[in-house]
Amino acid sequence: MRPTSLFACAVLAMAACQPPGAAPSSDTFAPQDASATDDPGLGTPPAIPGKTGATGKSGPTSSTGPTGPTNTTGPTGPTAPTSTPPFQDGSWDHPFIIDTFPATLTGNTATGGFSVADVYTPCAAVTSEKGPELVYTFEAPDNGTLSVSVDDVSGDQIDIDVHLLDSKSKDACIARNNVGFVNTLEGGKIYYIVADTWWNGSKALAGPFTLTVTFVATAVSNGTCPSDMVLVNAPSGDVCMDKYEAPNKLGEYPFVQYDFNESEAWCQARGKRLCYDDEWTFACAGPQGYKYVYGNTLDHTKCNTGKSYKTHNETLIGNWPHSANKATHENKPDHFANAAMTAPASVDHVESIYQAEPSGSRAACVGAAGVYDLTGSIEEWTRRRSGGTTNFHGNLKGRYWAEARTCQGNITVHGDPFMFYEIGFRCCQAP
Ligand SMILES: [Ca+2]
Ligand SMILES: [Ca+2]
Repeated sequence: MRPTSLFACAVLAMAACQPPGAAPSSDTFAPQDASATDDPGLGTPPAIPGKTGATGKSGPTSSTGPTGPTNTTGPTGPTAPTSTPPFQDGSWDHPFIIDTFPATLTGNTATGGFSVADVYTPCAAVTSEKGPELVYTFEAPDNGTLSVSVDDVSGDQIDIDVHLLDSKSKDACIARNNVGFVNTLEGGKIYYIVADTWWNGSKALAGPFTLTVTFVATAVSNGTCPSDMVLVNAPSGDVCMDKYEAPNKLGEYPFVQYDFNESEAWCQARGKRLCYDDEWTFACAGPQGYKYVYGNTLDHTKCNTGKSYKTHNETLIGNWPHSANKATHENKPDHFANAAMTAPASVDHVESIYQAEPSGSRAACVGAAGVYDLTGSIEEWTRRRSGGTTNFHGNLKGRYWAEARTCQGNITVHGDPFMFYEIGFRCCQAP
């Protein structure tokens, strides 16, 4: 978190740093101030003088400010300036400062607003906010996400809209809404939130309001991955890779029959993507460049490879409905059951020749980075780093249970809509 020293409020002056709510209005200008015998409890009055602007047009009355007397009484004048906070009244010149998050800001545009802005562009060029507004400002503590909501009670004849500006201008609007908004912020930058009163065509629906403002810093990548993924320091860059073939669950059987695009969609539904072929190769070969995850000598006991081939029927396999290859399936039984609703014979056939084992069954079938079942088990869709060609974006890696191919092997002859009884995938994402 960046320090917020820019707007740090001295403890002494917290009252002045607090958004209005109990914002003093005219009653704070009561005459007794002038005759005050002692200042202690009135430590904050220094802010009051500036409050003169709060009443806008009624400036004259505030100019009668009883401020002079109290200030001059202080023989210790010299010390005062060091703890005097920026004057804040919610005007454009003196916005209220938000220095901590979350913040609950209460205000009342009927009694303490300023009518300067009426339209905010480019957010809402045709919505009139002709009523009075209150302005808040803050420095974004970090890169992150700001959420602002305003209490909006239907039918109460009060309508306060909220606006986010990235500079102090009604033409610098980057977000607005009648009940709230969420927007990403740039750390260290100054922003403005304006609570403005909607004009319904004949009158301003001014009144009290409460803003709830929260800020959540963007998680900073520290090279770590979710618990079901591992970090692979691929030459093309660090990447998080699923430990297991999709659905990436220890003990679950891997999917098959998903085509390239369906595989990508499944990953994307989880905030991930298909792994690139070079990432997959590195996860398998490791820094030593092995042919297999366990070394250079083929050993069918280590991974699920070398099983007897079972005759497949391409027609039955092709009858499998693509519509069953949903991004929502969490496991193979769900996936197969979905397909069986329209193509039971196809599912029966695929099931009869399926020889994958539950993910993670082979303890030795793991690469240096900790990714399991790369070579063998099911063959895996990856995305070609080269980009591929129209309808050919995939590179099938690792072959399957009835063969053994090296980490470096590539199969690029199959197009994106190709699905097969021994082809699945795994997902990757940025750390
Ligand atoms: Ca306004
Ligand atoms: Ca595999």
